[in-house]
Parts: sequence; structure tokens; C-alpha cells
Amino acid sequence: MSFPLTETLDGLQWSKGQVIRAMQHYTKFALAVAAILLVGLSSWGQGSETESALHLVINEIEINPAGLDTDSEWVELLNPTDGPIDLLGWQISYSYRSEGFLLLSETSHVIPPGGRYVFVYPGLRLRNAEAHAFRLMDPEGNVVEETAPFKDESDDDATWQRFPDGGDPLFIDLWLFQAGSRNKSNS
Ligand SMILES: [Ca+2]
Ligand SMILES: [Ca+2]
Ligand SMILES: [Ca+2]
Repeated sequence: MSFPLTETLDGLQWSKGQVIRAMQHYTKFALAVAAILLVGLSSWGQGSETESALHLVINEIEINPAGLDTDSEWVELLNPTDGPIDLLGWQISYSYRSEGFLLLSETSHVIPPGGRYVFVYPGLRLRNAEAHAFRLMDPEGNVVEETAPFKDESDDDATWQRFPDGGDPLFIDLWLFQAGSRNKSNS
């Protein structure tokens, strides 16, 4: 009768050891999770500061609108900062027939904090089937933003959009191709 009892005790002792090892393991795991959360939160803080406070951003892009593209291609710009931004002197890139930059406005045009502005490209300026990055240049000639290369072969109102609206501080380069939201929040 004692043999099964010993076996049971051994089993209990072994289980206790397992429990302790498991606790040590999960303590390490919990510490790792806490460390990751701390790093994530601190980078989120930095990201929101650097990405949403400094400059105008490209928020949505229509490369291939339904029907004829001439005078119908556009980009939606968003002012995520706390202050007004005058569009005068800002430039956006184009990809057809050559590559270069166009002035977003030839006169003073102020976008309030949180405001948007839709720039319609004059003529035919964007290649549909060949991916190109979009670049935004400030009045001092600094390229403040360069997107991933985008193309649009669906001749409809689907557009490339930052998601969520204005961009996620943790996933700055997250863009979705979805039904257009011209001059409205991307969601
Ligand atoms: Ca086009
Ligand atoms: Ca489209
Ligand atoms: Ca939009």
C-alpha cells in the first residue's frame, strides 16, 4: 500500500517543482511582456510627437479615378499639427510623363489644424500600372514625406488611404486600398 503513496508523493513533489518552474517561466514572460509594452508605449509617445506634430501629410491618393484620368487624379493632404499650415510653397510629386514636383498652391492657402485639402493634378500626371512613391516637399525644399510605391489598376473610386485617418503612430506606413473618402476621414 505504501508504494502507490510514495509514487503519489513523488508525483506531488514533482508537480510542485513543475509549478515553481512554471511560475519562474511565467514571471519571465510577464516581465518580457511588460518590457515590450513599455518600449511600445514610449515609441508610441515619440511616434505621435514626431509623426503627428511636425508637418502636412499625404493622407489619400487617387491614381486611377473612374473614367478618364485627365484633370481627375488627386491627393488628399491632412494637417495633423496643432497649428495652421500655409500651402504656399509646398510641392507634391508626379510620375507621368516624366517625374517631378508641382506646386500645391500658387497663392496663400491656410489649412487649419486637423484640416484637409484636396489637390487635383492638372492634366494627366500619375502612372496607373507602374508603382511610384509620392513625395511631399516643404517650402524650404525638404522632402518631408515619401510613401511606399503605389499603383492603381482598378478604374474606379478605390484609393490608397492612410489607416487610420492621418496614420497610426505605431504603424506609420499602414495604407489600405479601399473605397475613396475624398476630403473626408479615412476609415
Ligand atoms: Ca492615372
Ligand atoms: Ca482608383
Ligand atoms: Ca480621405
